[in-house]
Amino acid sequence: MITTIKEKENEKETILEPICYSNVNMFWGGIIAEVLARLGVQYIVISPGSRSGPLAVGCANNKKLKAIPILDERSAGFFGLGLAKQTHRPVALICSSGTAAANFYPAIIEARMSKVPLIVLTADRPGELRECHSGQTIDQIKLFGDYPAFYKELTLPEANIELFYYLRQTIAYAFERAMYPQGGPVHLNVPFRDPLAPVRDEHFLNWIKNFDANSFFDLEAKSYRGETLYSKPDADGLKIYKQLKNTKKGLIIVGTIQVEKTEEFVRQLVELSNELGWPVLAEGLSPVRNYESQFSNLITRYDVILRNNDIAQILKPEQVIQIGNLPTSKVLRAWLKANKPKTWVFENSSDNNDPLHGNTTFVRMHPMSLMRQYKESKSSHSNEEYSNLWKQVERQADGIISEYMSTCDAMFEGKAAWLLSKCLPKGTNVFAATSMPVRDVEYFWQRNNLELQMYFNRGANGIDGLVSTALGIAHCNKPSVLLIGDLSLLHDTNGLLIKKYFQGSLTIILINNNGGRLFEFLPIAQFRDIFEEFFATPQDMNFKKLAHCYGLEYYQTKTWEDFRELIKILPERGIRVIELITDSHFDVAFRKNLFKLTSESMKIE
Ligand SMILES: Cc1ncc(C[n+]2csc(CCOP(=O)(O)OP(=O)(O)O)c2C)c(N)n1
Repeated sequence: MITTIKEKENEKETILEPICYSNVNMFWGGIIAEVLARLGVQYIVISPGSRSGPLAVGCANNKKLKAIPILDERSAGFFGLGLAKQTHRPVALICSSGTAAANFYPAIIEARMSKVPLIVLTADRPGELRECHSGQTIDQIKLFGDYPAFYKELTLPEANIELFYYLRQTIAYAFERAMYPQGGPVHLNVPFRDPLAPVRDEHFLNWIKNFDANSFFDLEAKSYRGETLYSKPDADGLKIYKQLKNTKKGLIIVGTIQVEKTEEFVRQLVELSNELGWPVLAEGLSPVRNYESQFSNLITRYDVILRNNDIAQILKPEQVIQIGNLPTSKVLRAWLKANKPKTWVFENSSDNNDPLHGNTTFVRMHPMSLMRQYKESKSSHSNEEYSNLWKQVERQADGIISEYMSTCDAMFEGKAAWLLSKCLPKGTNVFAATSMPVRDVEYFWQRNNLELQMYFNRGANGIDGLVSTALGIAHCNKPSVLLIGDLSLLHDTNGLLIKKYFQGSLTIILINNNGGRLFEFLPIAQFRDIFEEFFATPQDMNFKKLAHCYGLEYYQTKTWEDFRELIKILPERGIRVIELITDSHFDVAFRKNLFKLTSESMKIE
């Protein structure tokens, strides 16, 4: 039983209640938890360990925080990442010392690269127990290199009011750095001497008696979202605006992007494209394709369109506005690289997201800030002709792909993405895993008005932690769907251990082609003697048994009718696996043929 001042003195409930006063370490952990809660942190993911005891007790004991225990720190990190993606607020992670901390690394990298706020608290031994084989001690100083936006090793807890102020301020600053100027991970290394459990220290209890918690914790629960440093156009704004308006061939490319306020984002994008008259090329991993009726010039089939060299020549743009990271399509990237249009990357962070090293200018603001300011300026050119050409080939490509998909009875992997975009319930969260699933979403996701919310880990493109991230997105949220390959699922089966605490509904659509079949499309696929064993790496797993082992619902679908039935209504709770067993030889051939025939049949009239 945790001793609190309330229990000790039998006072009525006060702010002191959630904080354990038994000893200075517990109090230290309690301050950290209370400050995080006051600043707006909702979730804390706690992995087990002794050294992290004061942090775990402090957070688990705080009623304002939702603490979730997860055994494997790698899964815990990604689950926290998913929660932070879902809530757009920092999520805290707690672990013990040693390799426990190192297991957070992949999630920290992804958080940094996809700008997701995480507050990582790793417990550590004090200085005198380091470098002397004291057990479960590694060098945790700057363990995650330059990935965290802010790193600090905290001082050891001491019964000293000035140190409590220092602690409060450091936590508040770490929270701010996890949000500003852009989302990302921060790392606090937190050393403790014994005791690590809430054992009573009468001396401390006596000393802390007069501590005024009400004034100490009187922090404002600030929202740090809003106008940023970059959000106002400066004197060059008009110059940029005029250049944008005076083109006959302008294109907006919306790549992989997750936004907090989807509807507002879509509305502003529609306004931008109407103002300029430029077509909008939208990745499947942007929200845009799921709001199609709002756009008059939406282009989704750019990958296959640009496979036709003649059409690709005609459609060369003069100027491009890039929003978000570039789409995955290699064809689109190669076309941009070859043609080097003047590119305006509207990016509300300090990131360099120009992997093509093109003719690029970064504009650190939202494009609509610019548009609104200068809207009155007249344009001397119209983009209409160019826009109409795009729309013409889009109609053709979309018609052919739809025809292929609707008549295909075979288990072609791309059809799963296509059907999801047509049949899922409105507003479903969709997480597309790395490898072929993200590509299938880009190639085949059908324009719709289902307001589906797209999620992905495209910061570092790892196949690790994808199950955990999707579970974090689905936790206490609307029913969600994960589209994933067999290797990626196997890579993170530990993520399924969260089942006991998971609240919500996740449907895992497993495309089982027995191995990493993305590699079938790379030059290495021609070297068959080495390919299967060291690249495709088939695991021959029985997923039905695996699902049962974790207590998950399991279905295998052999027809698209069954698949449709299973996805059109999603369960309110639980984790279920829908397995589609596919044949990669058929799949590769079908896909190549589809792209070839579609791109060859298009023409501009
Ligand atoms: C952590 C990590 N290890 C290795 C890779 C390299 N990799 C990229 S795709 C892939 C295969 C994924 O296979 P699967 O999930 O079955 O999807 P498929 O390609 O069959 O669609 C691998 C190993 C990676 N991206 N991340």
